[in-house]
Amino acid sequence: MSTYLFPPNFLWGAATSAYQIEGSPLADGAGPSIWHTFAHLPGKIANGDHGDIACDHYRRFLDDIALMRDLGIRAYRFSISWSRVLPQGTGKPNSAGLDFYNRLVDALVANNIDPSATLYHWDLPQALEDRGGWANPESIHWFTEYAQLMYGQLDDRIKMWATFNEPWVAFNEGYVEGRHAPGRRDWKEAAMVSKNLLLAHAAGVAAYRAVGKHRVGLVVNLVPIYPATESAADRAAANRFDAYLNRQFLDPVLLGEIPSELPEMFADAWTTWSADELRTVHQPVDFIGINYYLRLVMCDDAAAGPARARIVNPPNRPRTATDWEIYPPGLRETLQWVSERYGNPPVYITENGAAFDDVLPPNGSVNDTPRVEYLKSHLIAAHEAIASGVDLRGYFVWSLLDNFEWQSGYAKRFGIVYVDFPSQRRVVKDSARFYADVIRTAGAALGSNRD
Ligand code: IFM
Repeated sequence: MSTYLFPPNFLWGAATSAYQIEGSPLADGAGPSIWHTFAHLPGKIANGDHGDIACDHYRRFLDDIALMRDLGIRAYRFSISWSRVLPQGTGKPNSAGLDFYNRLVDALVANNIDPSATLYHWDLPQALEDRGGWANPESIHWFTEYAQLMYGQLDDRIKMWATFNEPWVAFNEGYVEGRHAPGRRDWKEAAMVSKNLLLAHAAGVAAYRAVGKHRVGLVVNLVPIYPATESAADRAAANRFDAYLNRQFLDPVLLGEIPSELPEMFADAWTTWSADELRTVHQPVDFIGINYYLRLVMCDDAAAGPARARIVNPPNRPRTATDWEIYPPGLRETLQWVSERYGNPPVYITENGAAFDDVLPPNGSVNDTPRVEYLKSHLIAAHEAIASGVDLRGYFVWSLLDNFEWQSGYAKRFGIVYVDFPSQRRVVKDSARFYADVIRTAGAALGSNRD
């Protein structure tokens, strides 16, 4: 028997994003983002929810930082609202917006919590959307200007930057499925967006190399895809979807290659890449952030979208409130896959967690045993990955707070801290106490393995 001990400098964190928690999206000179616009369109978000108040973190951030300090959380991954600091997306910065992030970072540092900033977590300034958004190649320059502004403001205190959070979701949900802002369904535009997001990431990294003193990386959502049967057709379908979801953004960045399946899948909508563009995108990053939640099992289906792959939910498997299959071995396998395919880069689990239907009792704690079990099993899988040689440097739980879960609004609770939205009261859940124990014991609270 040996205890699940993590390396001494393993980074234990919690994650959030701007539009999901801040509220006050137009306060103090901020401009609207595409999510502000989208959430206010009728019928787009469950229950008519929007981010106008969210967790009111814009005004309560000091309390939220105190909460993290009390739980022993060592790192906080947040995102910056581009239109708060540059209301028009480019041009004149909004000093009140910059001041907010400066005060946030100062307070984190004062509480011994490492700030980790993500530049883009899906909330493009509406002013830039009005100029063509990510489909416009100018977006690469807009993003560079914004990145340079923020590096100049915060790099003296921020040691870990991410250019983009889950570019695949921005591309797929925003431009293929239309469930996220800006809500379009245009395959040709989506192909342009995919490419421009990659080029903007690269420009953001290059800008960092010129002025930054610490580390910059990319955060991707990865979902291991398993074939529904061993048939050649199902295996090919699973492989196509793997190229579409997992390799579309990682292969260009880490290998300088476009997955060969993509041009065929995009067909007429495909946008060609020059050798120069590929070289630009293929430049070293300091880490890869991996967001892991679920696996997918897929079968071949000629009618099911460009990847011709359809989800088959295996029966009798545990699922979360977002109907995602709970599959902890997939985390270990995903980490090992990244390590093997891309030469064992430094990686962080930048998001992992689950929504469950938590109930707030009249007094006392929120009993969220399913989330405790979810976190425990995934942390054990992370430990197994480290034991097998993966260069895993840290773990950020998603999320610190219940928050605005995009098209599901406030109905899906991912927090380790419950937010009673009408009163904005925070109530620590059992999962937060469990996570605090794991941090305090460097993993020993997870128990022992059977070796
Ligand atoms: O809430 C999201 C987050 O914004 C990005 N990753 C997945 C989370 C849960 O859906």
